[in-house]
Amino acid sequence: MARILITSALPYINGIKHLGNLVGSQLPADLYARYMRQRGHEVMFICATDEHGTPAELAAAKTGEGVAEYCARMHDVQADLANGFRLSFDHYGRSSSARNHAITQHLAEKLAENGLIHEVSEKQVYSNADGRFLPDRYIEGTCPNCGYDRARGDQCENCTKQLDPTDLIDPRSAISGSTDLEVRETKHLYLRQSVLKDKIDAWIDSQDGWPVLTTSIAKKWLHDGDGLQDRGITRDLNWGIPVTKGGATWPGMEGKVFYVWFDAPIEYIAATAEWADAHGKSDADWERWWRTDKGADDVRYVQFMGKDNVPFHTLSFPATLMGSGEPWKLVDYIKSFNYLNYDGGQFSTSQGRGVFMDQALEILPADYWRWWLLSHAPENSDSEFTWENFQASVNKDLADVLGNFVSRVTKFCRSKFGEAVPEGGENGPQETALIDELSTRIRAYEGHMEAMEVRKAASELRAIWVAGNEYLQSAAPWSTFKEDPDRAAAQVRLALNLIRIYAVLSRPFIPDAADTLMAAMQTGDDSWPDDVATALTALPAGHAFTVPDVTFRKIADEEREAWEAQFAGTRS
Ligand code: B3M
Ligand code: ZN
Repeated sequence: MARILITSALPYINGIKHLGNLVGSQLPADLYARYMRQRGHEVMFICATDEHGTPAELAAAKTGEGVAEYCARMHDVQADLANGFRLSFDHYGRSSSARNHAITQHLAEKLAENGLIHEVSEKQVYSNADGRFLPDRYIEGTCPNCGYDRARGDQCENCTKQLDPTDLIDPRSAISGSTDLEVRETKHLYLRQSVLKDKIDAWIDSQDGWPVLTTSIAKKWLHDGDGLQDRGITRDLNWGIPVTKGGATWPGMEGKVFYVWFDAPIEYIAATAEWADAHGKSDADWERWWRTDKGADDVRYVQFMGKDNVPFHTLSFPATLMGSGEPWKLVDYIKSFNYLNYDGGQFSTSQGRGVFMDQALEILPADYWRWWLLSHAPENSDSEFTWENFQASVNKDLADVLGNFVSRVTKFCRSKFGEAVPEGGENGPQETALIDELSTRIRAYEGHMEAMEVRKAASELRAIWVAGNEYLQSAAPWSTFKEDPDRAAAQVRLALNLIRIYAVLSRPFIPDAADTLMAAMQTGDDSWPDDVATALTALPAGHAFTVPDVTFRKIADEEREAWEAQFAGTRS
């Protein structure tokens, strides 16, 4: 049994996330967490809302709420949606928590003690119309790297380049749109990442089998141009974590807070402390996940995120932890994702384009979405959501293959043998062949799940469902029953047991359906099919079951067309 720490990138607080956000971090992280728990490992699965910085302030300004009030409300909204999608976080924290304040301030002090923070008097964009500095997202313009005309002051979402507001071409205020901007001097703290460059480079080289998407992005920022640059870690904002030293305001940092990207990853740690607090546990209970001097040396730490978040997780956050000189647990594996596009364009939060988490759940239950999103995860390249593809996958994979198998087997058994696993007969060559095929496929499925090869795992699972269907089709107990009822009984007994196995194997992808199937089979035996032949005897002759309601319904053409039209525009 291993101990596995899993974190998903923290969704920004500034609105409900779209399906592209979901499949880029939280959902695959949940798949992995569920699988690892099912295999008996001790899992700590952490997520939180990312509540600081300009996005939060801008969003609150729009609704007219105070920013703290806005964040508290939106945290609950996002937590409810996470629940709705069955994201099985051990804790869903808040980066504005007291724990994060304390740990962030502590780490900054350690970095300063180690000579890794220096004060820089820098030029910042000041908006005369708005009467304030415009850090990060308060300013927009054209990306100097790729020419994208809506790049933000902190990062270009098109090419992922990290930017400074002064890098933007044709800059304008995101608050007022004003171009009456000037550059003024202000003092900020910088993290001296350049000093840590070789250490980080060597650390990345020492990693085994990281996805190319992860390492290529990291290497680019380490080596392109002048190499890894120092990063400003404070901002001229009110909302955030105050910059302190020895419990008092850091001299010269009055009215400033830490940059959101400095404190957000630290919230992974803080949220684990929040978990301990919420469950009446001690510091030792969370520290054993995060401090290598307190038990975390045998933890495997895996992070999930979209590609735009990779630079912060491969460079800045490790720099923070390494630079502290304290024995913090560093990530062991970073699973990163490309983008999911929406129907010929991008999903976009700012433009309200695509399907958002709340809307998705209003249309169909979580499992439908989980299955489509995971089986089309943008792993090796960007992928695209289309309504047609969604309809086809749901109807084929879930309704025709899995749902149909369950319904045929249970209904046939009820009509010929009654609602209990039938007795008599035994396995023949056809059953042995099926057992062999399933054994091979289940081992392959395990391999893909362990390797976080999400699409491959989904397609293996689908193949496992298909194998059962094909067996049923060719064994044809409805014909066998006429000449040899005992043989039909053996076939049906196997098929009923297969339903339990399907529930167990499919649970990480479609947890609600798994519950439905287990309830219909009237069993709580969720043991993993290590040995398929044995697993096929878990429900013995005489074991009662019920015919479940439709496990998955089909999406009709008219529905698909209606949704296509409903989601064609943008939402405000
Ligand atoms: N909130 C960006 C995003 O939602 C950011 C991730 C933080 S992870 C520490 O894509
Ligand atoms: Zn760009």
